[in-house]
Amino acid sequence: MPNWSNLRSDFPILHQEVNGKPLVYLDNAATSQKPRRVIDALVRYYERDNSNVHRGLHTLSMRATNAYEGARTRVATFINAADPAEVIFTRGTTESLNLVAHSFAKKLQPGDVVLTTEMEHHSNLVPWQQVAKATGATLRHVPVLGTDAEGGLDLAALDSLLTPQVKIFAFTHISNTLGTINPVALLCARARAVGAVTVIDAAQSIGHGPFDVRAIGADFVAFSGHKMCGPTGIGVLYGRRALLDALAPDETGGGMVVSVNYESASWKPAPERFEAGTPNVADAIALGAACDYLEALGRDAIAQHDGALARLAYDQLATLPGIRIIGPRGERSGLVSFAFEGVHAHDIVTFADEDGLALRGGHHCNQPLMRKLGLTSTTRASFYVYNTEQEIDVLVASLRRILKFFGGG
Ligand code: C6P
Repeated sequence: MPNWSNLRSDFPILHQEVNGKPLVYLDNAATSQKPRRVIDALVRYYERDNSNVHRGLHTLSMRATNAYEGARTRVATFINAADPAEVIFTRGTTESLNLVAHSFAKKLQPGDVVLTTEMEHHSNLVPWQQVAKATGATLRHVPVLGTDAEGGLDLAALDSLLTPQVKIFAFTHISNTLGTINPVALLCARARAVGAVTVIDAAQSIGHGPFDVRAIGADFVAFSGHKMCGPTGIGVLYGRRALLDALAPDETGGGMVVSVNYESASWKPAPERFEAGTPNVADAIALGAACDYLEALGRDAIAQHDGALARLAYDQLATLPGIRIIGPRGERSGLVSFAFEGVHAHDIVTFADEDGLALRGGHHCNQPLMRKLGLTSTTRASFYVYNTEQEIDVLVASLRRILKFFGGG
């Protein structure tokens, strides 16, 4: 087990005051902080190795290429992909989901169904809406159960929704708004039984616990580096090799072609086929360092730590007058989302900032779900490896102060 409180010294940003109070960073679902090891990997690359990749025969270019491809292999082991070529570097989850949606769009036709769920982030909803509009395919959603979505996905509804017409089943592993952990292996098995391709949005899960693409049986998986101790601007689309080889690229240009004449071009296999232009070399290398960091902590240990903090926060928040906590009451991921009648989430976040707290308030890119729950916004506290039980005390004390100010509590 890592020593969770010593580990805070790995994160330089945490050692500061905000508004005269120690920073309590509880906005990890939006983006995580970066350990020294990841920052050093970026600096080292720019100070020693910076060069373009796959193009040069000089020493720096070869070093950069080796480090970039080494990062691909590192990410492949992190998710237990069968082959590094199944790892495509993108800008993040959003770009990964768009890549697969737009590439698949060329294969869909009227009568086909794309299935998502009612708890999808806009990134795993809007691209599919666009694809459905462009192809005439139908978009359907697995419902969430309960007035506070506490019942998770309606798995019984899969019996009628997962028909042979479903070509793609796209779902999130962990809801960024509810903290629900979906049974991804089961969903993949159910989809496979009707011949549907699965697309997992792993933005909120990949850095928070074990993730084995082969054990889960996933076809495509999208995630972002910046939510897992890595830099912004880098993410991954994992795709099963056979599926990637059958997909047309969405973006074309240099680096992804075998041969070009004035009229036409032919494509390299994956991953190059999907990485047109100069890639984000430095951030890919630093993402590899983030994988090392998380693996050294232990993926199971991280899941236990974050889940325990979220359950503790849930229990303490539940004592606040007038609070409505959404999402599951038992097992949940490392976040808690809540609302108070008559106090807007933006006010809570602004007032909590006076106490050094970083929270997020809003619809969390989940507008349809919010509407379904009769909410416009929630306040969200989200935890990661460096957060402590004492920080939950600070959160609860701050909320008590804010509620008093607004005439509640
Ligand atoms: N959620 C949050 O505060 P990008 O922005 O591409 O790195 O990730 C998009 C995304 C996709 N799916 C899920 C489940 C997500 O949570 C996110 C990002 C942030 O909750 C920003 S809205």
